[in-house]
Amino acid sequence: MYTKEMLESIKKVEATRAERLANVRAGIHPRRMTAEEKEQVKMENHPDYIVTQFAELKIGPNKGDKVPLELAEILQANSRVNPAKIDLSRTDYETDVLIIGGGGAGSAAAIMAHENGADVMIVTKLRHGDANTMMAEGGIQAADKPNDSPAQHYLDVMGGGHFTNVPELVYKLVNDAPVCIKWLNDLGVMFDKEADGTMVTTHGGGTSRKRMHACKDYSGAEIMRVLRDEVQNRQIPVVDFCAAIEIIKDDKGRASGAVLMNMETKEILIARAKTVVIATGGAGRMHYQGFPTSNHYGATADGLVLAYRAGAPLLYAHTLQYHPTGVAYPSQIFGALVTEKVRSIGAQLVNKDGEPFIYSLETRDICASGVIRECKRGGGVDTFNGGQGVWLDSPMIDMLHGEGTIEKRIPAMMRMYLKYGIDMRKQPILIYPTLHYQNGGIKIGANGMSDVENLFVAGEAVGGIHGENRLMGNSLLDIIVFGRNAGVNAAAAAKKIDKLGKPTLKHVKDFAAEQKAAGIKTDKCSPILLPNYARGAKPI
Ligand code: MEZ
Repeated sequence: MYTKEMLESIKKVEATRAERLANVRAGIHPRRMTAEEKEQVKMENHPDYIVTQFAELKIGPNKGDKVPLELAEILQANSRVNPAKIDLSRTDYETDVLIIGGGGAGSAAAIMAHENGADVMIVTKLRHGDANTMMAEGGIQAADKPNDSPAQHYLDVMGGGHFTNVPELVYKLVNDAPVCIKWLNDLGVMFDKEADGTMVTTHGGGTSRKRMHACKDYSGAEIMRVLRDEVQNRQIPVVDFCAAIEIIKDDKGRASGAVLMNMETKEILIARAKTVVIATGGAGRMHYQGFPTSNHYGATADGLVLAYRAGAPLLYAHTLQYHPTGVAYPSQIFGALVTEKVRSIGAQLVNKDGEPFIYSLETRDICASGVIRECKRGGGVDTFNGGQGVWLDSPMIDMLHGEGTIEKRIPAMMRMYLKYGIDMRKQPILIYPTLHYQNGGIKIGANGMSDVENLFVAGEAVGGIHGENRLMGNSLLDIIVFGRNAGVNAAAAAKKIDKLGKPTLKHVKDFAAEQKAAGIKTDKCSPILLPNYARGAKPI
């Protein structure tokens, strides 16, 4: 249900719609920005450029680098354990490959480690599948059509990341993509297909070819469903509600297990392993700069904390992705994702007067900056909380592609709004950027290993693949490509180890000493594991 003021503004959107539709039908879109204009809108509006929101790290492998204030606080916080009090002689779990995280990347890694003959187990702080993968909507990219190629995909990824991406990781991402789509399809993912079995593909922001494969607008949930089934079919052990709170190393400095905490009883457990894969996902629940988020409840940057304390450097931890279209209204779903697919299939961004102010499929950093600028300029519509939003003119979709398109292509989106009395087939929807993705993360090589021997990383916890800005659909892709890759290589590395070395938490002790020497005084413990929304409540 919209307010009176919103309904007045909708009338203006409707008044400009016929002309905008005619333009789109004639192939005329709002002008794309020049490189200089993009740089300017980003520098002046993107949250990554607000210098007061960043702090310099005083300790650890990235000492001297600037990261968001909230991340600096947890990277330099205290361990949840006193290493002197942890009994490393006990072994609660023993395996070849320990996977930390039960989302898409962790599950893909587990399947491939198992396929390659390793004993493998997953530990996850919530339940298997409670992860950002599940929340992904719009699709997964792969250059598998005759008019496309991995080389073309490579150029798009590099361009989207403003050429800051790590080339060898992008090379792997795009070259493995077609095989990964086939793998998922063969496992049973129900991709959208034409009657003859051809995959339906669409554009996303910054793509030069239609290569977005989707399962309506619940692509991630469908992929997670199938990966979880496959983990279960293979009888890979999964320990739910069990968080990793420190990496254990051996006397040679190699990762060789993790200190775990039972989330319900708080009991400390020890898992020993020949190799470890961090697949803990993103950080939206850190609510950087007070932004709402599209992320799963468990996205609290845990992997970055574990790896950092173990001595693994991060890459691009200063860059976050604010998805241009988060829900600005109604309040009950504030910050939830409005998939980019809504724009891919024809909805335009317009201001309170119904004027288009940006090409709707600019890359995400540019598009989000454009929305923020438009609101600052006075083109936004007031929302419930003193905030603002601009319109995403969703009725254009059915008008361009025929009645029933919204229901068929983005049914989850349609149902989400219907619950609050808004029919996006008939009325536009109000959006504003929402914290969606951590572009940066733990630095890895092409084999998926961090700078700590035998500590592998996959999924959103990795930094460098997408440079300083990721394109739509390359996250579901990277969790599969680099999840599988980490699984294969972690299994191979595990085979080279006959016997586990002597376990140690000396790195945790050393980190605490570094913290003290740098004069850092904090009562904060990390990883924080869960956000705490209760007023005055203590962290778990
Ligand atoms: O890759 C993503 O982040 C994605 C597909 C999101 C979306 O808009 O649906």
